[in-house]
Amino acid sequence: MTNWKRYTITAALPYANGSKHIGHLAGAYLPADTYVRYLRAQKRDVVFVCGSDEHGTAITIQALQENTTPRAIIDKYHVLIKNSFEKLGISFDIYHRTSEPLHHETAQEFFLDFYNKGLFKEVTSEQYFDEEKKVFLADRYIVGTCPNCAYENAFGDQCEKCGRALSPNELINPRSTLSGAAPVLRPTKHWYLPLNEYEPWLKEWLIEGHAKDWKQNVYGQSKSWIDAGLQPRAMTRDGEWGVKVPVKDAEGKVLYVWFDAPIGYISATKQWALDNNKDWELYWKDKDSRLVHFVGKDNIVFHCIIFPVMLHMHGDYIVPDNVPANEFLNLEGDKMSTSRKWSVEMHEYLETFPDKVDELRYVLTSIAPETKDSEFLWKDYQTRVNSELVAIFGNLVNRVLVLTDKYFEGKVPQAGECSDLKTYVTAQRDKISDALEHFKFRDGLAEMMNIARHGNKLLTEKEPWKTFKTDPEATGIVLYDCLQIIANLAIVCEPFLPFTSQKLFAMLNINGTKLSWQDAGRQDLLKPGHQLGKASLLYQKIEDETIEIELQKLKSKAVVVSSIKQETNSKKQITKVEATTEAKGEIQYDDFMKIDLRVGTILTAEKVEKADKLLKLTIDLGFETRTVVSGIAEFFKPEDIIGTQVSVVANLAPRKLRGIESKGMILMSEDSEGKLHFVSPKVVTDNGSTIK
Ligand code: B3M
Ligand code: ZN
Repeated sequence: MTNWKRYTITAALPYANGSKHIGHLAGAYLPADTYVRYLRAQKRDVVFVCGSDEHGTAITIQALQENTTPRAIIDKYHVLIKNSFEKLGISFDIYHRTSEPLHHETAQEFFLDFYNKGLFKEVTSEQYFDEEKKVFLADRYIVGTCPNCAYENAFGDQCEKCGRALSPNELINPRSTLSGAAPVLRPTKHWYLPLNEYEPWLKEWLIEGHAKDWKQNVYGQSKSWIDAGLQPRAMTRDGEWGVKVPVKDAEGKVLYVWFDAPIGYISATKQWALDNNKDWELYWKDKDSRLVHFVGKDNIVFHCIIFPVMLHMHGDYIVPDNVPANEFLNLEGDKMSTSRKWSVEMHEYLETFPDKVDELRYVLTSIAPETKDSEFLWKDYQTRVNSELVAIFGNLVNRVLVLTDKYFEGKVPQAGECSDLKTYVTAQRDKISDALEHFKFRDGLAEMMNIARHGNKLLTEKEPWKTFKTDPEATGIVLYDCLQIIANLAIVCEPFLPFTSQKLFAMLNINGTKLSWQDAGRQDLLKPGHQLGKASLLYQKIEDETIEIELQKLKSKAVVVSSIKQETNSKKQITKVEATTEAKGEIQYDDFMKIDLRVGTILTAEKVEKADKLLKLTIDLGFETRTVVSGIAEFFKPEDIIGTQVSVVANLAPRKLRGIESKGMILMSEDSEGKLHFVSPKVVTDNGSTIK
């Protein structure tokens, strides 16, 4: 079914006991946001919910270990994570908290519904209790000797040495990781969800019903769980921190975190509905609403089996139509991990690159672990930004706007008679739609970039800067088409690159909110004569040095942690930042002031015949246009640099190079590999501006 009336989109509720890294972002939040933005662009009815998962044994134990309270921990990280998401453009309609009373009520209502219908199994069993810390111990917090391989520090749920799955009572000499004391067994009663009774339903709904439309990794994992046979699972825990079990005889018991957390999606929707005068029930109970959960692969079983069973048991609710879970994103050759400090945390990235959000979104979508684990490498990040975003997307926009400004005073020129742009862009739009409908974000992004490539090709073929003198109308036609391409890009790049889209609409001086996805494909988004806005640089090149610094940071962060993996991590091939070469001798202020340094824009560029290294450029210096011959041909293609702003030594005595008089010199920086880079102002600056 594709005619859904509305969409309920959820992204896994992050545990608020630590910051989250870019692997989490790539796994769930970014694809969810891209999908939601795409739906909104189509003016579909959608609610996008998320929030902090604030309960669970992990948080209780962490508080014990850090000598603080769960509340102090969650208050801190809730804010940190929420702010990071906002800055990354993740456009939740609400970012709720599972510590809110509304959530507690909602989770308790679910529990009571099952309880009153007699669906739970009540089981009393013996569980380990730490008498010193006065807590029941979750399996992970008990260590002892493995009965299989005699390793002395095996966990209560698994031996890390031989890999065997364990239960705590199999351990020889069990010890509490909290106090070191030997735990004692105590009887305790819990309420179990009889998952086994729902196997027939799961077979029909999931195994038969979603064999075709779910991602292979998700379907395969779920199916093997069901095939292996399901066991009743305890939905309550002993403890103080969490949602209280709302029945008599349940003193000192709370709901299992995986019982209450997914219900957090519902309570978040309720709060959003209250705030926005909506009916939350439509989003959870109407069969025409499409429920989609975005999660990482470690959450598959909870979203594909346990929560759907709960929704089904309740009876009134819809179940997820899809769970497009991603695999993991590794980092520089190793598993990403916040605790081992081998990670790029979202807030860290934002601190270093506050204005490079779309760059991160772009790279993470390009390498998204959609079908298998993938890898984030800083060098690859640099390459993708520089040779794709800067060289293809940014370059197209910059060249077209600069040329339109130059030749047509920043007004949209007249259209040509016939061009097949409409057909092409419409087809591209539909390819992107198709990819996004099937959660193939990488493919969608690639098709979006192909539109920008198409624009560049048009420019390269038609060379509007050459035709202007003889045939200005031809120049206008090419620029008209390219401007329409940019306007179309502003629409279709929005789900992926929302900040870029906003900038484009501002540069084009049109109101993007009036346009919808269906407008993409139009060849008249900008009318002839329409005055464009001010151009600004979309992306900046990322220098090698920047990348070296990030690699260094990662290395020094990881060194702090003592873990077995540390050795492997620090052996990573991370080169040191090279020391710069010796400084030159001192000069006087007056010496410096003799140089007339100006900002200029490259208007034309062509190779100098029989000179491999030289390019002949014309540069708009504001007060005049100059010819400059520059030895940069090895590093730049002429068509790629048109429109680039550069720094020029404007009062250098003219020199003849290969018979061409060169008036001035362009400033370049040379990196340790001898590559040249333009020294350009950070924001587009008037030509002729002095540099001091
Ligand atoms: N908090 C686990 C996680 O952050 C968990 C997700 C809950 S989604 C309802 O991986
Ligand atoms: Zn073992």
